[in-house]
Amino acid sequence: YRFIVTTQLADFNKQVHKIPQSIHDISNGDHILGFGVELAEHHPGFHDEEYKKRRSYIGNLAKLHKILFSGEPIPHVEYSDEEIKIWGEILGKLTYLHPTHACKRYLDTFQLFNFVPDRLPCLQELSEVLMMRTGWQIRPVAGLLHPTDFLNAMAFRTFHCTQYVRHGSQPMYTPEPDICHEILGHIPLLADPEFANLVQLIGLASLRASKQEMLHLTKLYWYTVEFGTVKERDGVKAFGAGLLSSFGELQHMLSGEDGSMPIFEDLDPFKKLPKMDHKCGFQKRYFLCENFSDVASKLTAYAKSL
Ligand code: NLE
Ligand code: FE2
Repeated sequence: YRFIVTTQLADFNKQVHKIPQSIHDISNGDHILGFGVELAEHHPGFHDEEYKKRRSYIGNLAKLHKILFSGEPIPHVEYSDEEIKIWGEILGKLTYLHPTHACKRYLDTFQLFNFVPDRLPCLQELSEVLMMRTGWQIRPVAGLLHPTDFLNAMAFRTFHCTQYVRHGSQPMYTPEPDICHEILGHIPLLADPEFANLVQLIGLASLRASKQEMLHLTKLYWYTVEFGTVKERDGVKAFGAGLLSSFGELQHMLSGEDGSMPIFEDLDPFKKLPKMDHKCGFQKRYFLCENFSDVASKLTAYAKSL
């Protein structure tokens, strides 16, 4: 009898989506999607066994990490010369493109970090800077996290970051997150108080969202925090991290040099948003906003409607 009751109870608990009460209720290792160690055939690292081994080593460090309970710092990764070279190349090219392609608020917060090409920063020190500036913290993760866990964690001002470096054959663009994307795309703006609040808003709205609402929130996240653009006096600028960390996509955004000029559209959070595409190259469409307070009021209006 006891067995039947416990089994039924376990099934019941599985069906009910528990609303996380704190970051401790969100796993950083149970729901890793796509990519991971099983790289798909079109991934630049698919045929590189050494690369796959290195990723799974770094990914496992994240899986074992339980900092949030024990107060242990994020594990330190000793990056190889080759990994540092990739970071240095990306940083160098982006430092050249950002002044004309990145939004002003990003350029301001970027200054806080003093990134240099011959040293790949460690997540622990960046987490400490964020904590002091805006109360955000970083949690390491082995790969692309399920959107429910990823967005829910943002409600508790926690940003999941990968720690491995992209494959060296394509530094200008990677289809998935890597540490260069996290540091050069996300971290600077998470040190901006207004932007940091706006990211948390999406997280808060996600806590009680239905499946369908969750998909829409994931798209809102995708078209703002990852690929958002903003109107500035001298033209369109990027604030989305997927743009800011990819010198290939930044060039594509403004010049369409690869032969496919993207479309720009005003963001309306109540309209159906296009399907997200993170495996097939540059975005074909970007959403344009007036400024961060415009993004925040649009997201707030949508969140209130849930
Ligand atoms: N395409 C970006 C880059 O190359 O840095 C990463 C996007 C992750 C969603
Ligand atoms: Fe990202």
